[in-house]
Amino acid sequence: MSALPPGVAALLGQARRVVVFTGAGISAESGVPTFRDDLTGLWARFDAERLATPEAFHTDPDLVWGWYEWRRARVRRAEPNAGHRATAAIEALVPGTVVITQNVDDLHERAGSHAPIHLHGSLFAPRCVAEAGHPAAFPAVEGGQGDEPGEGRRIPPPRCADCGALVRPGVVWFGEALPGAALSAAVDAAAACDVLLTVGTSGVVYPAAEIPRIAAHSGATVIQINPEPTPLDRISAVNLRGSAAQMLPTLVD
Ligand code: BV8
Repeated sequence: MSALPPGVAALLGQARRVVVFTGAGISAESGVPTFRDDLTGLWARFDAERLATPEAFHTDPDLVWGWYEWRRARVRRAEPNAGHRATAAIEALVPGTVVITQNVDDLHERAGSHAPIHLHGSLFAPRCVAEAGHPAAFPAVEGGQGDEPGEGRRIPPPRCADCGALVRPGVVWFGEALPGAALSAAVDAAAACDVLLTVGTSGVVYPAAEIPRIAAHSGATVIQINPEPTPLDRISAVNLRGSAAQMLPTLVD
């Protein structure tokens, strides 16, 4: 287990308000692919423009829905890892902790985090295209068995049981606004915290990537956990070069 640099554990011990800000990297050790890692990143193998935009869904709903069903099936098979569990432990240790995630999986919840703020929505909250936020009633579609979707994997989206319109994934696509309440709660938490842990994010997707920067500009100590350097290095007081499942537990041991 990697030893913490002196003073990091004390930093957390003295903090009254902690934000844990996570990206796809915290779920990597649960077998959920990240977005931008060279070999395994989703965007490296699938074109985000083709799959994660409203235009893509309008053009080819079966391909986009099939991709998300494949991703939902992968998350359902995954288990939370020590990084997710350590995040929940920090919440128990520091009652004023807020978890903010860019991830659309439910691994924080399954590890015991009570109410993580999901900036980019959830794979498990499909909604009707007809009205924003109109939860869609439809049977779970078991998609994504076997190999990855690629061109051929198409699954027709279900229809909303209430109004008959198409059901779409409950995530925020590129070009779409983030949920207002989630974003303002995240900004408020970042502006008020003493310590912000940024874990497993490349820090390149906006406006989510502003969150650690808001914390730093408001005087918080930013601690980054990432095996690789990112643009957030320069605003981080401490850069713990390691994986989430390795490094986060050392903060709560
Ligand atoms: C908006 C949901 C306007 C869908 C996602 C130019 C400049 C600035 C901004 C823009 C620009 N051009 C366009 C934009 C805007 C755009 C944007 O930021 N683009 C980027 C690519 C430049 N943003 C948007 O479109 C946003 N909306 O701006 O709307 C608007 C306003 C009002 C009204 C209407 C419109 C919407 C962005 C949200 C997009 N949706 N996800 C889905 O999941 O399919 S984004 C997607 O990226 C995921 O949510 C993901 O979480 C997020 C960020 O990626 P990361 O989490 O950081 O993951 P990544 O793979 O990049 O990095 C993983 C990291 O983990 C790496 O650093 C790696 O080293 C590390 N790691 C790996 N293993 C481990 C590890 N770390 C720890 N432990 C390990 N084991």
